[in-house]
Amino acid sequence: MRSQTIDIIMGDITQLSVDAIVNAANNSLLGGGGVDGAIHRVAGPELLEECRGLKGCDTGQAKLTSGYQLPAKHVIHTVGPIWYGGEEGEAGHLASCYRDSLRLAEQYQLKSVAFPAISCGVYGYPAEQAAEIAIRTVMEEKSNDLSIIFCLFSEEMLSVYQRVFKGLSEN
Ligand code: AR6
Repeated sequence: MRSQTIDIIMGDITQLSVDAIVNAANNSLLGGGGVDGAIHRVAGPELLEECRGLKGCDTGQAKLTSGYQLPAKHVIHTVGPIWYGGEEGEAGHLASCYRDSLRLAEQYQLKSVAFPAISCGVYGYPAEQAAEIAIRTVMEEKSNDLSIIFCLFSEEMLSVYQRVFKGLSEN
């Protein structure tokens, strides 16, 4: 059994050939903008078809589908919290997105999973705080034999993740 690895990269998550990419979706699971829109565009209409059958998803939970035309084999759809200032359980919900996605990765025996910065776009979660929850949560889960990739979409977000990762690794 190999221990988990964590890589932090900049790129378009829809282009990654991994076992699963994680989608920052909404409660309907019927598509939207941001990374959700990009994933549906590349995956094609069959993804929306399968999502319709899932009957939505609660905030902090995750559901798995096939990847269709994506290079990734699967998509794990999770619903991050909308940022309301931090007093509405946002941190707990965000951590739960990462934990539930990793639970599915284990259940389906996936070897590689790529996460975007869940809730950091339209949902307004402060980047530094979200990165800390993302990295801390996957470190705590200690998933065996899993390659975890944080795929960030801007230089700015990349450097936030790199800084937070360095801080957490030193402790
Ligand atoms: N690859 C990697 N990261 C990306 C990509 C991409 N192709 N495109 C955007 N990002 P967001 P949220 C980054 O808004 O905040 C949707 O409408 C983006 O720069 O996609 O969780 C859903 O349907 C940001 O850092 O997701 C929901 O309604 C991060 O992905 C709502 O948005 C997340 O931004 C979810 O909002």
